[in-house]
Amino acid sequence: MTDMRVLRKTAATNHFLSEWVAQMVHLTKPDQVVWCDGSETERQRLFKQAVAARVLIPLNSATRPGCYLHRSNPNDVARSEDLTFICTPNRDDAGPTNNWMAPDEAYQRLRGWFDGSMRGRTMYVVPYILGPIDSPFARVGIELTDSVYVVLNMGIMTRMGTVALDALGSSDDFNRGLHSTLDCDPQRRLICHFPQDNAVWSAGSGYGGNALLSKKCFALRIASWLGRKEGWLAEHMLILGLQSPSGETSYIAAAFPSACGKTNLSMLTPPPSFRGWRVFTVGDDIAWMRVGPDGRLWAVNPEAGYFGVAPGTSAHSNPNAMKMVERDTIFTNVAMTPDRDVWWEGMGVEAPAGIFDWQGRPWRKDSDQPAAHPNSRFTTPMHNNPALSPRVDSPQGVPISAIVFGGRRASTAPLVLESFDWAHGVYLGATMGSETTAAATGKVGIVRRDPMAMLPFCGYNMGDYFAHWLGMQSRLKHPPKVFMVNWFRKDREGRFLWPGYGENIRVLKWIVDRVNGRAGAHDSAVGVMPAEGSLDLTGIDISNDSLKEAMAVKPQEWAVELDLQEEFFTKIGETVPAELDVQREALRAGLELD
Ligand code: SAT
Ligand code: MN
Repeated sequence: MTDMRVLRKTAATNHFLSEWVAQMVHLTKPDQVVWCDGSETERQRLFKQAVAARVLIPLNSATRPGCYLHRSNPNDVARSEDLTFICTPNRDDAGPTNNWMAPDEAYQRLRGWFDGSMRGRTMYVVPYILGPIDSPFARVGIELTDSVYVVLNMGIMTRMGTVALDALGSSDDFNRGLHSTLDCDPQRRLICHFPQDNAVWSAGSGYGGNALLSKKCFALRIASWLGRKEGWLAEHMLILGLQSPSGETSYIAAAFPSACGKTNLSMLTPPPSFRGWRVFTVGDDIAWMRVGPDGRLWAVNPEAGYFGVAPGTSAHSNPNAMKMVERDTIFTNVAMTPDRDVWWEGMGVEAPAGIFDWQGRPWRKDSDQPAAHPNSRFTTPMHNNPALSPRVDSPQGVPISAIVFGGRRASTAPLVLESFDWAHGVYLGATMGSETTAAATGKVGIVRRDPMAMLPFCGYNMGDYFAHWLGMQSRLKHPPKVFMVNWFRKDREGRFLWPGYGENIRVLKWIVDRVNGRAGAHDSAVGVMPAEGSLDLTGIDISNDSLKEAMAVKPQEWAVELDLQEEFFTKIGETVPAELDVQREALRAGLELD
């Protein structure tokens, strides 16, 4: 059932779009083509169809109104990094940290798979805007997909529908995304990016970042490429506003690898001893940042919803998230209770009897398998978030006062430190390391280098990316201060030294105080550290020893760390700017390691 009205309008106004869609229809041969308009009627119709097709299970309409559960194929539960490729004509442009395939080869292989792949299926044309409507930051993407689950998620994650066609007008500047789940076989799964064509072709997966092409594919991999070309930054960062009791709000952008608590931090609820403080969410995953006419760095969240990790989300870790997933949310791979509510590990409530695990199998508390998949997710509209920033739709974005890089490190990295200057800040970001999480397929708990949390998301050569970051300094008359944090340091018994969650606001406050010249600090060999008493610890339950340990800079640990950093830079090769080696050797000298 092609919606002829929308089709006619688009064909009349944008022949680039209608021609491309016609070509892709010719290739994939769907039974029908549906142009999505983003309306409420359409949303309801698609939910109904998805339920009828058993793609979604409607949840209890009294306790979870407007909510659905999706169970993905068990072979398709996370991003597939080893099947994700950057397809640039020149291999060096992708660099050694990306999988690379020649564009001709990638197109040829995928064309073979896509040929007739939508026979018997519907092709949905999903137009969307990344960034606030009418914002100079905004970009249009069109995703063609045969997955109704993808369409419904895109409707939450982006500003989707006619609004995007209007924004596009007659321009050919849009991301061309082609997606087909095929038969969901890992042997026929590839996620290929063609930055020079502003295109993404994704086959064989229906999950998250593999299939919602607006997210990691366009808003990070392709956008980072565009950002380098055009002088801006597309980053794996949350954006939050921290409001003090006096009403002053400062904006922070912070990079953490997937599943390290970005969503929690972006909508943090302050502890009772921080009365009058508030955190407002601008974004929880991705930031697009440009230099404003005032020489400051300005940021928007390109997305309109959250694709957050469910396990561990509780009234303690993230009360705002618990509120926002009460309605209009699509859950993926969580457990279901007998009365069709949701449950996951770390939800803060006992698992009720008779629940079903993420694959729909009866599950008992003594099972050695989790009920919810560790990478199970909620997709929820940002307007559900009680802590949503009133400036989230602001076309100019928000001015960034501080950039924070955070890893998940059991040792070495202190709770917080400030960089000596911009170049040292870029170095801190470039050398970030983190223990791996469930968001990517692979082992949990092994430290891997994850520069700026962009290792899986940078669409070009990592060394060139570092150079682009260093080069931003000349464009920034008032650069944000740069910090590094680590909430995850452990003591010898393996217990976390810092309580984390809402208490992290103490570190954010110190950061903002530093920006405003209000907090004391002293230089250490690896960065600027809080002066004694400058971190607000009123009402927190932490011993002096634990705090000291959380802050400790241990030369023996750093000796190992600096060697590993050097090894990583050597792997990236000669594109790594010499400036970053200079930074490392200065640290080595400061630590008197040689
Ligand atoms: O890439 S996903 O959107 O599937 C989630 C993540 O890795 O952060
Ligand atoms: Mn992410």
